[in-house]
Amino acid sequence: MDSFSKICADIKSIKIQGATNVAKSAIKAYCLKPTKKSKEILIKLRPTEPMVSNALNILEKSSTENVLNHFENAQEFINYYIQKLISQNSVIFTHCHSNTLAQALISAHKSKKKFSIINTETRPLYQGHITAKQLSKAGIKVSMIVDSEMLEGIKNANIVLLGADAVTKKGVLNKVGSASIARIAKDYKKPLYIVTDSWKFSTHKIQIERRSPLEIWSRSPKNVKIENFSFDLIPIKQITEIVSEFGILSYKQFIKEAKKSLKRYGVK
Ligand code: RUB
Repeated sequence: MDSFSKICADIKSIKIQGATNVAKSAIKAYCLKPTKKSKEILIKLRPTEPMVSNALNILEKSSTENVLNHFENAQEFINYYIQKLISQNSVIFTHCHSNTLAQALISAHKSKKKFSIINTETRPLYQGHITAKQLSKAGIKVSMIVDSEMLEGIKNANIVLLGADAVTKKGVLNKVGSASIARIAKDYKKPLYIVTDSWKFSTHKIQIERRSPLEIWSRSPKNVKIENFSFDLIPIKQITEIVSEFGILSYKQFIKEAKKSLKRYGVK
C-alpha cells in the first residue's frame, strides 16, 4: 500500500481520529498526491468533517506551512481562552476525545489551574479512553463513567466542555451522545461550551456518518437491525458559547467571525 492509501485507510478505520487530526492527515496525504481525484477521495472519507474540505480548499490558495500554522495558532488561542474560562477547583464533564479540548486542558493544568474531569467511555470505539489516558498522564484527575451514566456525571459537574466535528447554521455536530448531554446540561442548568477551531464551520449540508454495525455487535442475530450513527446535532439554543481562536463568543458572533475568516481564503 502506498503512503497516500495508508493515510486514507487510517482515516477511514478511525485509527486517525478527531476532526483536527483527520484534517491534518488529509493535508499530509494530499501533499503526497496533489490531484483533483485525491482531494475528492479525502473529502469523502469522513463526511461529517468539513474541516477536511475547508483545509484542502484553503491549501489551493495558500502554502502548506500557512495551513499547518493555522492549526497551531488556533490551538494556542483556544488554550488561552480555556484557561480563562475554567474556574479554580471546577469539575468538567466531557465526552469522546477532542484533541483540541484535551490539549487546552493540559495547557490549563500546566498553568496551575486546578480542576478534575468526568468523562464517558464513549461506546462503541471507546475514544473516552484516549481522553482519560492523555489527561491522567498529564497529572489531571479523571473519573470515567459508562455512557449511560451521563445524567449523574453532568449533575456532578460544574461545566460541560465538548469538541466539534462540524459547526453549522443549525447547531454543532459532535460524537453521538452529545445531543443527549446538551439536553441534560440544559435541564441541570450546567453551562455547555463547544471548543473548536473555526475551520469546522460550514454552510453546506453535512451528512451524519453511519459506521459499520460490526463496531457495535460483531455476531448479532440476523434479524436484529443495528444502527450506528456516529454523530448527532446539538441545537444552538443548548449551547452557552463557543470557544475558538476568536475568543469565547455567542453562537451568532462565532458564525459571523468564522464566515469572515473563511471568506478571506475564498471558502464559501
Ligand atoms: C471525535 C469527536 C471529537 C471531534 C473534535 O469523533 O467527536 O469531539 O472530532 O475533535 P471520532 P478535535 O472519534 O469519531 O473521530 O478537537 O480533535 O478536532
